Amino acid sequence: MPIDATLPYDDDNIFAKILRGEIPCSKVHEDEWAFAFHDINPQAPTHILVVPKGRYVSWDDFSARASDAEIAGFVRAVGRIARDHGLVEPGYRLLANIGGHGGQEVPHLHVHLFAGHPLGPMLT
Ligand code: IU
Repeated sequence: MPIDATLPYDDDNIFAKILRGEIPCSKVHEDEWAFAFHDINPQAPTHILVVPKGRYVSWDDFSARASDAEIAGFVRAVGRIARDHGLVEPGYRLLANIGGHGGQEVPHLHVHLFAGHPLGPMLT
């Protein structure tokens, strides 16, 4: 069920548990600012989720509260992961769902990285 992105951060959310190493995942990247793993239910041949290390519910929360260093570190990590996976050419797609109408299910900011075949037009 989609979340209410205005709620406070919940330390028991599944991605918080993955970040703390309490739940296993298929990790692809970790640095000071970001952690990335394969989506458990991939919607493309490559489907990676990139999450900030900090406690942010959504893109809205992150863009409002995170420091410039956190934002820069996270954005650079997303780009690096794509480059490290050889995705810049032929290309990839980034997506962040925010709140109920965005269809966000997990209340820790995550950016979806889709790649591996032509993705077609954006769905709205
Ligand atoms: P959304 O943007 O919040 O709708 O996406 C949540 C994603 O998290 C979705 O693609 C799930 O398949 C994925 N996911 C996961 O990778 N591992 C989990 O344990 C759970 C969800 I719960």
